[in-house]
Amino acid sequence: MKTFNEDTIAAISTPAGESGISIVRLSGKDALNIAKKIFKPLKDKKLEEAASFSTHFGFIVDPKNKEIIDEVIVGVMRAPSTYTREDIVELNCHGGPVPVRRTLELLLEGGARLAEPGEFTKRAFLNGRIDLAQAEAVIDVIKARTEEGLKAAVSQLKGNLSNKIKELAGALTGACVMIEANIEFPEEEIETTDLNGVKKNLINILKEINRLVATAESGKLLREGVKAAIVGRPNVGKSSLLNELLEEERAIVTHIPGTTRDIIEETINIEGIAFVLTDTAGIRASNDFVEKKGIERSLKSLEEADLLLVMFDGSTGLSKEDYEIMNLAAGKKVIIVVNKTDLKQKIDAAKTFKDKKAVNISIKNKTGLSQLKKAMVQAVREKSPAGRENIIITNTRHKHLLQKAGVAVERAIDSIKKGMSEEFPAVDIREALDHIGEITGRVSTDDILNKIFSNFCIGK
Ligand SMILES: Nc1nc2c(ncn2[C@@H]2O[C@H](COP(=O)(O)OP(=O)(O)OP(=O)(O)O)[C@@H](O)[C@H]2O)c(=O)[nH]1
Ligand SMILES: [Mg+2]
Repeated sequence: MKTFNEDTIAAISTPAGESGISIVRLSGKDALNIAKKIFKPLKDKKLEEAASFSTHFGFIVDPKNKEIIDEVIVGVMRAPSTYTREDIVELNCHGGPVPVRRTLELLLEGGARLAEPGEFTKRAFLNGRIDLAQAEAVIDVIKARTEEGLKAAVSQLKGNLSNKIKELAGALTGACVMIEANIEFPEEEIETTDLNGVKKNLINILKEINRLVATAESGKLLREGVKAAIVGRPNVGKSSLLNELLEEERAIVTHIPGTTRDIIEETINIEGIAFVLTDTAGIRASNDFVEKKGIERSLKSLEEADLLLVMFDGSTGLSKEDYEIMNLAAGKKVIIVVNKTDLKQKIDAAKTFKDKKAVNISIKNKTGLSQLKKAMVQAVREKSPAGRENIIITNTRHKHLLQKAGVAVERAIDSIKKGMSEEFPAVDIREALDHIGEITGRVSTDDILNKIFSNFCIGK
């Protein structure tokens, strides 16, 4: 089988430090030959004759002085049914830094080259086992911190996004063929209804592209976590809420307004979604120097948040400050949290802010908290018109390319509407195809590949 790489690469594929085992990995056409130079099997079996997916017990021996470095199990996987589609040898060493480093050094002396970050996965891509979107999913699987993030990454790794992209590319190619036939055989007089048909198809393609782009917002949140800031005037119970959600006395709670000064940030997992919660200083006009600094930080946190939990004290009625905070929150995703419902109530926030989601809670009596959590999850999920295939765009690169493709398709539709010469929509559709092709790597440059794979760890 033709592969793009002449050299054989080696790397330590497990994290540094002490562990039960550590894996040194080799990939390339000389993997078996290089491993053979330093591996002495217990039984006199030849490594180069080993069957694919077989394991072999023995020793790593320094060929220069016959010193035994480690006792190992060696796994042999033969091309093309491997991660990289090349021959792969995995040396399972004891997980100490010294045997692993020595083993790697011997492999390098034996003719292997140290792998670059992500180079094993890059080879899987270059050798055609996976496309670029799937390669990018590998790193998302590794870096996933929540179940939902993992689910999205695994779906992409399985090729669900790639299939969708191929479907779109197929439809665009179809439209292009129709238009170009018109250019090449004008005398055949393809009827205007045909161009109308192409226009309709393009409108559907554009809808689908826009729907995918719309999933990117929640996709980013799934991948990176939702920044949720608890904001409100002093003493409404913000720190109490943080502690309650964390199930830990993390922040200081007192009856004195202006207790919290610094931002406290903690991550919680609700239904598989990571929420990065910040407890902030109560927002009010203050002359206290330190408190003012704290409030500045609250405002910054408010601005940067994906989701705001705007808290009110139900027992005191809405003050001027409460309204000011609602103004600051304008344009943001907001959940109104009315606290202290165990006391006599003076406000009905749900009525006052009709268009906003409101939840009544009492931290003291522990009521309303599950409704609040549900509302937080919904606030993220409702942004996710993921469609029946449940494809979510989690990668900003993909989002930008889809947006560019959308603009080009829009231009093509416009040209047809205006009855412009067929060359114009044809060029636009080709441009859209190029953008879409970059997602799966059908169209790619070294620059793009280097940027993507440099985010990986060495050995993957
Ligand atoms: N009755 C009642 N009191 C509550 C409730 N939640 C919090 N409190 C009390 O309200 C006071 C203020 O609580 P905190 O959590 O410190 O309020 P905060 O919003 O963080 O206040 P600052 O840090 O000053 O901005 C404390 O005395 C809490 O015990 C509740 O549900 N019911
Ligand atoms: Mg506080």
